[in-house]
Amino acid sequence: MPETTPPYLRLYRTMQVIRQTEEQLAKSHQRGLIHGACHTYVGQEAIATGVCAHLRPSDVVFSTHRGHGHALAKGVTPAALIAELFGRATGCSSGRGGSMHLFSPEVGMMGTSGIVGPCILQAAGAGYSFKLLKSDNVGVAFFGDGAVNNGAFHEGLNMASIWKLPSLFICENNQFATEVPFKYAAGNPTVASRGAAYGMPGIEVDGNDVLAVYEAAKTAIQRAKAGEGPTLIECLTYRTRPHSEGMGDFGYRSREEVEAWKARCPIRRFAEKLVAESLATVDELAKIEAEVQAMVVEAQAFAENSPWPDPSTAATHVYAQ
Ligand SMILES: Cc1ncc(C[n+]2csc(CCOP(=O)(O)OP(=O)(O)O)c2C)c(N)n1
Ligand SMILES: [Mg+2]
Repeated sequence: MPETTPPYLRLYRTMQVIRQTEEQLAKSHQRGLIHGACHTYVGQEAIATGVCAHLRPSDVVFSTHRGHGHALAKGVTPAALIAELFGRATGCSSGRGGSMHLFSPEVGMMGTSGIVGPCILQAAGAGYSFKLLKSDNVGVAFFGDGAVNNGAFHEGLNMASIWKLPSLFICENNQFATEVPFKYAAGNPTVASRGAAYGMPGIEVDGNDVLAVYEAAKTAIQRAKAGEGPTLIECLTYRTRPHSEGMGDFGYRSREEVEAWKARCPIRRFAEKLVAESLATVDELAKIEAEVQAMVVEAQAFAENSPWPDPSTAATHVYAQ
């Protein structure tokens, strides 16, 4: 196969890891095992998967409150993620952070955040560091449509543009900020077109098509590494679970709309394409699904059986040693 062929089975596997881990998390939330909020990424898996497939551990990702998919696609294991949400010492942040504070700098996962917007500035800052260090790494921000009317978006994109920083700005436009429709909240509801305001390419892609995301990210990374500066990519998508586990869902959107988007499931669509175009067999995909299922079962048991953090270490990591 030529080198430019997308890693089809790896993309499929990553999406399965995200989906199956989060379905397990949703069940765990109902059992009261999760401490703190749990915003799932179900329906949006193609975005983290398509972008992170290009990233090495030395490339860095800054994420949001909806960050499980970014962490998993960047290389955090389901076991370390689930244990973190359960508050256990074996979690990726030693059980201190929970869903919105997932840190794993060893794999370039620089953090999820409960504050909407700053990941954009952090990815610009990382790009600036990489430029000063003359490394060929890239800084990536994932953020929702709710972040683009925040001042951080304007400041981060403008600075990245004037200094031609190796940064990628990935907007996951799932059309709502909690319950507020983006069409209502935005004077210009096309995020991609805002790239022009900052002198950078603004690309709109189908965020439920992993190959479209993969190709757009590839071009953006080539551009960043060539010293040509940042790219804004708007991925159109939809979350098919409530904003946060345990919240009601049909006061602001209809069941019909959610069902219509479930039918556009990025994982099922990709599987159908792979089989139809003889890029993979049904058996190969089923084998991956079963392997991932076994891994998630094991991760769940690991997390449930993991110890709580030792109270005597409560102040560890609070001050520099
Ligand atoms: C600066 C800031 N303002 C408000 C909030 C409250 N808040 C939490 S999630 C959310 C919606 C974010 O929507 P979006 O960015 O589209 O992400 P999505 O939840 O759709 O993935 C808001 C307003 C916050 N966390 N941070
Ligand atoms: Mg949104």
